[in-house]
Amino acid sequence: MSSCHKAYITTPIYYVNDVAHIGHAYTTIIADALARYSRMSGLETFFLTGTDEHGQKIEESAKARGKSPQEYADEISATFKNLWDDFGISYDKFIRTTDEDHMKGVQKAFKVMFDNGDIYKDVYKGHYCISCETFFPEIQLVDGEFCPECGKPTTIVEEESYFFRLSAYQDKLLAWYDAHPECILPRSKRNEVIRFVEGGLEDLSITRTSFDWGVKLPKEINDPKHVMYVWLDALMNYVTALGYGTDEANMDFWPARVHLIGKDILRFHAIYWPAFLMSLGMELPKHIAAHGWWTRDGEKMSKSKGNVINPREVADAYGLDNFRYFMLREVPFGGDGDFSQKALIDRINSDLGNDLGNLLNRLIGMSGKYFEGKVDSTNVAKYYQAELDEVEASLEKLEPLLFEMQIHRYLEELWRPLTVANKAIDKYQPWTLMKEGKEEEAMALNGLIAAILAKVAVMLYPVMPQTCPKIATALGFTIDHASWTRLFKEKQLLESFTIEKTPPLFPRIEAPLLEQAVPEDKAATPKKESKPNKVAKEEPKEEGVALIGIDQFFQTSLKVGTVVKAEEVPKSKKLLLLQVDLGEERPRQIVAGIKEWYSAEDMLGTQVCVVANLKPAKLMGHTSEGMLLAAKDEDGLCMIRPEKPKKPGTPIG
Ligand code: ME8
Repeated sequence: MSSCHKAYITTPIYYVNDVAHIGHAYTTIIADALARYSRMSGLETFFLTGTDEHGQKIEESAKARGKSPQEYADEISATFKNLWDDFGISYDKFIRTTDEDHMKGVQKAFKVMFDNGDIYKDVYKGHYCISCETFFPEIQLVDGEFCPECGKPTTIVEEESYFFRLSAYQDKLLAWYDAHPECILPRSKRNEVIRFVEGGLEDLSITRTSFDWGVKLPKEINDPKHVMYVWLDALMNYVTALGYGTDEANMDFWPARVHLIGKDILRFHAIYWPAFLMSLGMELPKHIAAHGWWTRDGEKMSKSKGNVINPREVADAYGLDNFRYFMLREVPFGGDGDFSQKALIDRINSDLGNDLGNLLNRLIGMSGKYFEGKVDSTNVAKYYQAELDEVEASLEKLEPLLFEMQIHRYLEELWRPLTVANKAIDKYQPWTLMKEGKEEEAMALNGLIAAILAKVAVMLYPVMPQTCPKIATALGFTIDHASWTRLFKEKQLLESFTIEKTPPLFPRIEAPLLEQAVPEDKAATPKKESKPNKVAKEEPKEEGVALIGIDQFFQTSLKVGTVVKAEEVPKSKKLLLLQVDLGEERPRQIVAGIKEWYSAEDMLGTQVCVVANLKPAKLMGHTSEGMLLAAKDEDGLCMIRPEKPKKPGTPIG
């Protein structure tokens, strides 16, 4: 059982079919900030991250690249680990679901649930989305066929399967949500989960026989055809990482203080996971905190949509800590955020440069000019008690905000003391005080500013772990549990010290530093003109159709695409404006005259065949960068689509 001196913080384990983008970095950075705060406040902390490596999706991705699933998983898992290492993410363990210990632990859990009657064998028939590794009831499918989550076509799967008696946990889950109002954060998300569970839970198919790349069932069950459902395997990582089923040395970190996740996987964490834990007779996590999506042009970022922003590029260009601050400050936890360089630059120049960096410069300037760099806090309370009270009132609000996962508000509140400090300088004017011979008052003002900077540096450290120690060094102290206790808990001021000059921490940024990562820049980047379609017109005709040679046919580039965005062209009866993923750096914009037969909704998420090397043309003011293949007769028009889902960009011919 976890004591209150321990804190276990987790990220989701990332699928190895995608390279890390800023969405993944966001989850990991929030978790890192929480883990750092937790350690600084004296809790024994265990921070877990890792990769999710089994399942049909991974097996297929590996095959498409001519690699074994293990080779492929090794490669992509390492890219995640390297990124987190380069970002200084303070994880205590990086788990991989292909780790032997993990697999043993999952088998043990299966056995326990089987032995207590929560797992039984039956036949499953349903619509399965390979991409989301999820079965969907017919009623949830789009057009009776497509996945409601990702829009890709589902396949009907009928197979023998083991089931987990999820239906038996409906009332227990509802009782848990009821007794723990903060178990799911933000609280609005808890209501969504409750409504879903109240709608009724079906038993969950938890094994597959249609592929191999997964954890086998325990030997005692003796059913080698089956591998475990990837979500059962994946969720168990939170306990196998602590040694469940093998060396249980770290199990006293359980239950988790918080599982940080994105809202896309809330159902798995807030329904399946607690039900599995109840079946195992284990305690439930304290909080499951679901953040929103980072979008680009309003779309969730993902590799399959080709709209990802590389976190390494952003951090290299703008500074890792600046990027961390931006991500955590810019978007209310739980809400979605659209990435823009402009917003990032504004945060750096304004919050960090003007409010924080400049305050340190003002302090260095004042103490240098009047006191040879000395700062003394002895008389701060005598002259500036009102300011101190205001600062402490803000600081007192911080921990509850953090525990409620209101990180953007935590940072907002943390900026109030900086405003108090900047205002105090403007109001009391050290230069006037010095002119009037009020040296003691001017020194106290110095002490006040230094104390505020020191307190802010300590509380900002979890978010900006590289920058804040530099501020602390300038102010003659180190950030650790002892200084956190003195400056934050005990509300003390700094001892006397001589300030160290530091180069400016946040040099002003005048213009975007990245061309590639900005959605608006990218949209404005002219596309290379495609080769003109040169199908000859002078060939002999048969029944009115020009005959062409095979080489001429191959001059036409036909490709499979997935419609990732679809909208109506205003004022047009015929046109839809589509963004079609052709596996290129960004989706193609195609204006299609199909609105009489297809709505934008009909098209979204479907696959189409595209003439990909047409000269761009403008239709009703919109550039069209391709054409869709369709067949039209007196009954109307229908799209030509691949019979089975194909990767965007797959050539046709
Ligand atoms: O779901 N914006 O892995 P995953 C914000 N393996 N966050 C995003 C994001 C976006 N655009 N895209 C991804 C899985 N994320 C499973 C998890 S856990 C037992 C198994 C974040 O790699 C978000 O937190 O597809 C999401 O939940 C997580 O990445 C994992 O995504």
